Amino acid sequence: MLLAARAAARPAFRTLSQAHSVRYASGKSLSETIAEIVPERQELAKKIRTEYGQKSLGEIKVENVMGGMRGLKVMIWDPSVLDANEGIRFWGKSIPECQKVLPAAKDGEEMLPESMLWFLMTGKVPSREQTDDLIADLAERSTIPAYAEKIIDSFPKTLHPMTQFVSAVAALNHDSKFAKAYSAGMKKSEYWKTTLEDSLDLIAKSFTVAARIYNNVYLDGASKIPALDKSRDLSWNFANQIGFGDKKGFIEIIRLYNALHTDHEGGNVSAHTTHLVGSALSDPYLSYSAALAGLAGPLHGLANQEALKFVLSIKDAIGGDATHDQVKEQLWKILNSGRVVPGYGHAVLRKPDPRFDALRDFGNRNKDVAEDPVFQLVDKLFKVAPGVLTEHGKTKNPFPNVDAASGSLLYHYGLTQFEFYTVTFGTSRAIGALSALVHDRIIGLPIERPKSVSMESIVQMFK
Ligand code: CMX
Repeated sequence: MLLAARAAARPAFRTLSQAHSVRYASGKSLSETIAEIVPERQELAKKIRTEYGQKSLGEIKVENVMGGMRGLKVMIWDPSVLDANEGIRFWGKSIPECQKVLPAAKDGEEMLPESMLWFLMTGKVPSREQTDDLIADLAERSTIPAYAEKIIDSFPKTLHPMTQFVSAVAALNHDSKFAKAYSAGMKKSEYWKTTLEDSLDLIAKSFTVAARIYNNVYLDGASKIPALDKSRDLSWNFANQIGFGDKKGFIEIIRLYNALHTDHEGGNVSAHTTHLVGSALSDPYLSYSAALAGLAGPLHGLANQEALKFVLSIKDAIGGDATHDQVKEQLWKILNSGRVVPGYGHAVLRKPDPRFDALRDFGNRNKDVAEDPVFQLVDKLFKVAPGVLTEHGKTKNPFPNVDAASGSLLYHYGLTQFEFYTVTFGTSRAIGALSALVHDRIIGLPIERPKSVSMESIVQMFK
């Protein structure tokens, strides 16, 4: 193993964590690095509770309650903050800034989900060596137990891959370190440690689970899956296990895709679900399994499959070289039939999504993608749809979100099974949502329990 070779070269070398055997040649492990920031995070939480506890974050109007709680600031979420105009920032860094500083794979250029994971968990940009150590740590955790393999292999091929993913992730809680320690009487101050261990296990295993589902549903079944190469990163192994190991472009887009989709502050359905279910002290597997069920909704993660379906339907109807007017006509058809244009609009953003920009930029940087008629149609839609949606006059944000581009890139490299796209979103979102869950437990947030009102009570209050 690479790590072992590096360890031999560097004698001063520490143990990662009590619960896991991989060692970090670079010095402090992820767990030890998080432990260093725990006192300051707890101090900050204490200050906020005592000094600002009575300050108002805004007024709650009936329209917020009737309108999906849009705009209400009701949750702490430290790893990322979403600005309506600027888009997402991870611990204060924009996507282009992250792309500059977060280490890529040795054989690639795109920022790695592993380096994003380290960053989201700690707020500190990992060094090359720390990233390599985390890659090796996750590789050690990525094998799934035989009972889980059996469960996955028993699913009918016709069961939607997201339903399989939800079920498999929930079943992995059989080995939850958090649940075991909790029932053995773990102290509250220790919660974050086993939450971290479960989260790293889950993140690593989710890629292996996803690859197994893909093999069962679209290829020749699990017996043909190549063995994991534990010297490689999660995206490389995932690509290799689903038959794309020889496609460098695919491996790179999977790395970028997974790094970009990790986190989008706390209010979106999958992040909020992880936070809500986790607040009941359900273990990370149960919390994230619930989140995946939300990600499977067409207004959230499933939009990436819908967006590509829409692009391909335009291509089928009028060809890849459709004119702007023809694209407009297709857009009006979908709007006039009462449907939404998938991949457009956002509950918070009011400008094009910088995640869309990053994916579009990837396409434009890679000649074979830039010349693909499907990608060119995505680009055409980007030029035409905002005008049509503005004229339509309903959506508050006529610009593309990340889902407008992501499917076309996967499709370009030959991942043509749309129903699988949200699974790839799911391997990524685990990284952000579980980083935030670790932080929830560092600062000891209580069970989430807002107050509901009935429509009758609103009428009574204000009549
Ligand atoms: N096409 C047509 N109409 C749209 C629209 C779109 N892309 N986006 C919003 N609208 C409509 C809404 O349906 C709503 O209509 P009604 O008043 O008839 O219900 C109206 O415009 C106002 O909606 P909004 O306030 O602008 O948007 P919301 O915050 O309610 O919803 C979102 C946000 C993303 C669910 C919505 O824009 C949408 O359905 N987009 C298409 C699906 C999509 O791309 N989802 C992925 C989002 C990213 C992610 O979470 O992964």
